[in-house]
Amino acid sequence: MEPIFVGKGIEYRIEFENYVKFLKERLTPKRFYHSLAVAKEALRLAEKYGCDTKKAFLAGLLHDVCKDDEPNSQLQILNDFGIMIDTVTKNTRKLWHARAGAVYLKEKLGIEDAEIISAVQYHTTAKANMSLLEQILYLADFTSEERDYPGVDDMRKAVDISLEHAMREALIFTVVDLTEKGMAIHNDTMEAYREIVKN
Ligand code: DGI
Ligand code: FE
Ligand code: FE
Repeated sequence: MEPIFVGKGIEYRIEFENYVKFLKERLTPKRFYHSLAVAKEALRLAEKYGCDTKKAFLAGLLHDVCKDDEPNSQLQILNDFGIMIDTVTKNTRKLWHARAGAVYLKEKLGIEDAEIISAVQYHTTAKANMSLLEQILYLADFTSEERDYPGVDDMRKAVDISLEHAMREALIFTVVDLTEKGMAIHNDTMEAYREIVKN
C-alpha cells in the first residue's frame, strides 16, 4: 500500500523508484507507508512555504530508513563511523534511528546534501535554529496522512497556519507528553522548545 501522490509527487515517486524499492525491502509495511506519506506531506509543505520540493520529498522518504533495524545495529553504525552520542541519547532508544539514519544516508547511500542529512538527524528531537527543510521534515512527520493520535487534527490545522505556529504546537505537545510519561528530554528538544515558547 502506498499513499496516492499528486503533482510533483508523481514525478519524484518515479525518480526515486530505487529508494522506494529499497525501503520496501527494508521496512515494515506500516513504516514503508509512513515514509511515503511523510515524503508526500513534506513536498506539500515545501510548496506551501517555498522550500526545495525535491529535497523535502527525499528527506521525507528516507527519514526513518534505520527505524526498523535492530537497536544494536543502529548503535553499530554510529560506532562504525565514530559518532559520539551524549548520555540522554545513549539511554533513549527512540533517538538512535535519527542519528543512525543521518549516517546511513551519508555513508551507505552516498547522499551528500548536508541539508537533507541534517533534517534526518534532527527529525526526532528538533533543535534550536532549525532550517526551513528541518522544520518541514519535523512537522511532516507529525501531520502525514496516516498519523492518528489525539490532537492530530489540531496539528494539521497548525501546519497550514504557519511553520512557526506549528513548531510551537508540536514542541509543546512533545515536551508535555514526555514530561507526563516521565521520560528524559533531550537537550536539543529543550533548546528548540525554549527558543520558540518564550512565554
Ligand atoms: O520515527 P517516528 O515514529 O515516525 O517519529 P519520531 O522520529 O519523531 O519519533 C517520535 C518519538 O520520539 C516520540 O515517541 C517522542 C520521542 N522523542 C522525541 N524527542 C524526544 C523523544 N523521546 C525522548 N525520550 N526525549 C526527547 O527529547
Ligand atoms: Fe523517526
Ligand atoms: Fe517518521
